[in-house]
Amino acid sequence: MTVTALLTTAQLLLVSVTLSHGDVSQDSPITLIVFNSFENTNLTYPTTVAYRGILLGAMRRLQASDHSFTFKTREDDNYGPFLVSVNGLAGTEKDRTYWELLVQSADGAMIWSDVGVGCYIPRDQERIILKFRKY
Ligand code: B12
Ligand SMILES: *[C@@H]1O[C@H](CO)[C@@H](O)[C@H](O)[C@H]1NC(C)=O
Repeated sequence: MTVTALLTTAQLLLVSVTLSHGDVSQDSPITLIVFNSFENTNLTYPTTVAYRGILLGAMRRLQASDHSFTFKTREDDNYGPFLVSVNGLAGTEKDRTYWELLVQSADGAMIWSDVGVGCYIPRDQERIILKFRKY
């Protein structure tokens, strides 16, 4: 009787942990697109992001596995990592250029991310567009 009661409590605990944390999950496929708006060229990199992982993590994984993709960030005191350069091309204050962060969801809708690469959590099948442009 006591054993049964204990088991039931343990099972209930397990169920509640699973509900709050989600199941043990697979990495989500995403696509990173490096878009140079001046030359109108795109490079496409299929990659993955950890379950509820940040975009910066997916970019680090990609950089480690595919040496044709490189990037650099600068730490900002308030907002975290600022994406300075991609594939050796850096935004500058002099030219007023930067890498803009855009996101296209699986249904095609395009949004402007209101957070940087260290805060953005990509969803399954999203296309993340890093767009080199002027401000
Ligand atoms: C101007 C500005 C920019 C300019 C900065 C360049 C420049 N020399 O002016 C540009 C156009 C480059 C820019 C880009 C982005 N920005 Co901006 N930007 C601002 C804005 C309007 C003013 C910042 C400022 O001048 N402060 C005054 C100076 C004296 O203080 P400062 O600390 O030196 O400012 C620096 C930082 O703010 C930094 N910075 C600006 N934006 C961002 C974004 C991130 C993620 C980081 C880490 C740093 C950073 O650049 C400033 C100049 O060096 C703020 C909103 C606000 N009213 O504060 C948003 C703001 C900081 N930006 C924001 C965002 C989201 C972005 C982008 C991610 C947008 C996008 N989807 O691409 C990109 C960054 C992408 C990347 N490469 O990492 C958000 C940050 C929120 C967050 N928690 O992440 C803010 C708060 C606006 C908002 N709508 O919420 N931005
Ligand atoms: C590159 O990608 C962007 C964003 O998806 C798109 O607007 C643009 O037309 C593309 N350019 C080329 C040459 O494919």
